[in-house]
Amino acid sequence: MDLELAVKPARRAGKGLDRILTLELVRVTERAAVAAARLRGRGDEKAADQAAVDAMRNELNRLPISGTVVIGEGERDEAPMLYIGEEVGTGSGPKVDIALDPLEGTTICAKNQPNSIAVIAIAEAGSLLNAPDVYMQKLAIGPGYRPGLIDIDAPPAETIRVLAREKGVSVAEITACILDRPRHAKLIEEVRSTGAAIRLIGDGDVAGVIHTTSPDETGIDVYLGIGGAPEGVLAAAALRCIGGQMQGRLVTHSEEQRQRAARMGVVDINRVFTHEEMARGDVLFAATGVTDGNMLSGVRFGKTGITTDTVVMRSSTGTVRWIKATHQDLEKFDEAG
Ligand code: VTB
Ligand code: MG
Ligand code: MG
Repeated sequence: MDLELAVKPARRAGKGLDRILTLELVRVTERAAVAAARLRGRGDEKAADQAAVDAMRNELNRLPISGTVVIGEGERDEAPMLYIGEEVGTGSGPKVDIALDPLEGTTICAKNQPNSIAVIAIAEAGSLLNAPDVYMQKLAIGPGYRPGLIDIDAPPAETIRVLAREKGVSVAEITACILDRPRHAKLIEEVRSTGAAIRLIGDGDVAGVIHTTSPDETGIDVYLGIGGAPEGVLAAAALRCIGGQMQGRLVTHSEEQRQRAARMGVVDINRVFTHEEMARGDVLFAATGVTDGNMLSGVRFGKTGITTDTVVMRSSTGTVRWIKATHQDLEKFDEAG
């Protein structure tokens, strides 16, 4: 059969999410990023976070979707808004799962350090892993490597050596990104023992994982270590769109956490999830820089307008768009709703 004819009907039928939503998502992260950036470098994490949450929620509620937050700002009693289970959107459109972090890297934002972002992912209802707010062990590399290259259970030194071999460089030319935490002391030692370099980050491992997808730009080849599980699902959604490989496994510290995970659907707590299992079907992902970062610039407040830098992507087409926007209608950022 003619290939064109074979492919076109599926595309025309609009398999997956309505592509119009892709660009609509940009407004959502732009708004959250601008709100957070107004409080950037003020040393007040909570205020910046709350501003981002409010702005994201307002904009989300304008989207023609019937959305349910599955990865959000905690449970209903802890978070006034955008809690897990909260319904967002106009309610008139498709049923979708939403993973969001209105301000990923609140501490980074408060200190005005690199790589805090406003981030969101949308997928068809039932397609995103409902991860509780516990930790997740993560391992991620960028696109271009043969499938199945990474193994979260392999010794980290082995992972680094295999990666160097496959990239065709010496181990000394590999850079791993790891969260700077006492819990990573052994991991850091093991990676350094190979001769590889480590980029230690204070927070922001959604960005850390995404940075592996453009090693020439960011200088990061691999992400390893334990960070937030919600952030893991967001990063997985990005990798579904942009390419790369990721594995994650929940890390719990109490029976209560394990029961919560089970209630949310993770019955085998030791299960290793690939990025494809954490974010299935058609996925849309958007992130806007709040502070300057390796891939995204932070919000700029100019004399005549506000500039934002956003990346937005869709898994079913693999299209990745970089949208630098200049906003001259500044009132829209002040509206309450
Ligand atoms: C990471 C990091 C986040 O949480 O996921 C981290 O990417 C994990 O928690 O920016 P700890 O801080 O307890 O190590 C954040 O720092 C905050 O969401
Ligand atoms: Mg947050
Ligand atoms: Mg976060």
